[in-house]
Amino acid sequence: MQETAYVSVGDIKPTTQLNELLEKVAEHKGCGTSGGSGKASCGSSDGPEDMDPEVWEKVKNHPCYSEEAHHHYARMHVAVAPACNIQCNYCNRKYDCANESRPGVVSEKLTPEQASKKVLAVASTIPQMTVLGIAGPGDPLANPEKTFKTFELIAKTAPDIKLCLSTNGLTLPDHVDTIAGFNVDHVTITVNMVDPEIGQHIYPWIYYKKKRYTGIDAARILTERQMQGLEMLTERKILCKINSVMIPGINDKHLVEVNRAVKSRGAFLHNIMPLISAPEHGTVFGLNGQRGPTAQELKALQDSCEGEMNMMRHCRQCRADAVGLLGEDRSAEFTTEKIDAMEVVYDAETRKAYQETVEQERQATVAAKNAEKEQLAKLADAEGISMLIAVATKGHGKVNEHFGHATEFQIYEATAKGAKFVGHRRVDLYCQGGYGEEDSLQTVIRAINDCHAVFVAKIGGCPKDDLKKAGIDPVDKYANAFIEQSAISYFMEYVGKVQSGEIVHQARGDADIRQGAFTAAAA
Ligand code: CLF
Ligand code: SF4
Repeated sequence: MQETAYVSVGDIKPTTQLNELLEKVAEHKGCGTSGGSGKASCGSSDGPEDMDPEVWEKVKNHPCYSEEAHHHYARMHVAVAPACNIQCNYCNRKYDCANESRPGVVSEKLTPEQASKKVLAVASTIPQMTVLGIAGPGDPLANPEKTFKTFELIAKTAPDIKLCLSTNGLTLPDHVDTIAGFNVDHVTITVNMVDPEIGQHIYPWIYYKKKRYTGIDAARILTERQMQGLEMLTERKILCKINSVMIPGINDKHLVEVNRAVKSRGAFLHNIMPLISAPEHGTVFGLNGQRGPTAQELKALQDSCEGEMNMMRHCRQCRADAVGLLGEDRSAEFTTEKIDAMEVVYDAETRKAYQETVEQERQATVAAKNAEKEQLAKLADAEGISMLIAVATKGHGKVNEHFGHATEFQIYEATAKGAKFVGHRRVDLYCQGGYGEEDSLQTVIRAINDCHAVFVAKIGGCPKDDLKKAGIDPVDKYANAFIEQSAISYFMEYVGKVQSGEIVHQARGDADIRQGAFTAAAA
C-alpha cells in the first residue's frame, strides 16, 4: 500500500473569513444555511426532548439517521472497498454494491490516501458535510485493511467528521471491536431476510472462511452472522440502521418479520428500499423480469412497520462515491484530477461556525412548523382528510426549486396531525434550457399523480395548465417558505374549503410509478 499523500492538519492553510465562505458555499446548488435542530425525525419525530442526549448527539447532524437533518447536512462516500464476499441477485459486480448504491453507476476507486485527501477537499468546500461513509463499491468489511486505513487517516486529519459504514454483515462479528475502536457510531447492515428459505432466493452464494456455500446453507450462515453482528454492535451502543431491499413476491411480506427481529436486537432505524431492477443492469433479477415495488406498495409496507420502530423514508440509494446533500450529486466536482488542482483550506473552526448558523436556521424551520401546528390544533372535523403534496426543493427545508429544474419531488403527507415527509419521486428534467419537454412533463405528472398539489418556487403557464387538467394543484405562493409550515397552511385552507362546501374532498388514485423507475437524471 502506498504511503501517506494526504494533507495533514499542519499543512492546512489559515481560514478564509466566515462570511466569504458562507457566500461561496451558498452559491453551490443545494448547499444550504437554513435549518436547525429541534427534532430529528427518522420517520418518527424523536427530538432532544424525548431522546437520550447521547443518542441525540449522534443523530442530530447525520443526514441518514435524521430525516430533518437531511435537509441541512451532507454526507460523502469514498469508494475504497472493491471486493465482495457474497452474491446478491440484485447486484452485477461490474457496478457498485447495490445495497447502498444505484445499480448502473460505477465509482472511481480510491486508495485510502486518495480517499483521505478527497475528504479534506470536500470538507473544506462543503462545511455542512458532517459524515463520511464507506459503502462500497463492494463490501467494506470484505476489504478491512483499506476501510480501516481510511478511517484511521480521517480520524487523524478531520476528527470532527462522523465515520459511517455499510455492510452485508457476513464478517461483521470479526470486526466489531475494531469498528468500536475507531469510534464509528453508525453502522448499516443490509438484512433482506431472517429465514434461510427466503434467503436462498436472494443470495446464490457466499464465501465464508475460505469456503463457498450455496442455497439454504449460505443464507443460514449469512443471517446468523448478521444477527450476531447486530447484537454485538448494539451492546456497544453503536447505532445500527438496517437496510432491506423490498423484492415483491420474494421478501415483501417477510420484511415485517425482519423488522421485528432487528428491533428486538436493538436496531435504531429501518430503511426499506425498493428493488431497482432492469434487464440492462445485467443482474439475475433484472434478467428474469423481477419487478420492483410501486411507490404505494413501498409506502404501505413502511407504514405497517412504523409502529414497530423508526422508519427511514428519505434514502436516495446513493452512489459509493456520493457527495453532497442526499438527493444531489456533486461527485463530479471532486474527481482525483480536480482535487489535485484544488487548493484545500480545511479549518475545523470555520466548519463549526458554519454549522452553528445551520443550526440557528434549522431551529427557525422547527419553530415555524410548530407555530402552524398550533393553528392546526384548532381545526375541527379534519379527521379522515389526508393528502399528499409534492415539493420541489434543493435543500434548506424550503420550497425553493423551479418546477422545470426539479429532478425529484419530495412527498409530504398532510393530515390533522401535521405534515410528514413520506418519500420522494425521481423524475426526468422538464426544462431543457428554454423549452419544456412534453414527454418529461407527462412522466412528472404520472409520478406525482397521487398528490393533491405540487409546491414550486416558480412554474410556467403550460405545465401549470397540464397539471390542473390532471387534477394536481400547482402552487407557487409558498416560494422560499418552509416546507412543513406551507404544507400545514395549505391543508388548513383546503379543509376550510371542504367545510364551507366550496369543494368536495376526494382521495387521489395511485401514482403510475415504479419506485426508482426514473433514474436517468438523478444517477
Ligand atoms: Fe452513507 Fe449509508 Fe452512512 Fe448514509 S448513505 S453509509 S448511512 S452516510 Fe443514506 Fe445513501 Fe440511503 Fe445509505 S441515503 S443509501 S441510507
Ligand atoms: Fe453486490 Fe453489495 Fe451484494 Fe456484494 S453485498 S453482491 S457488492 S449488492
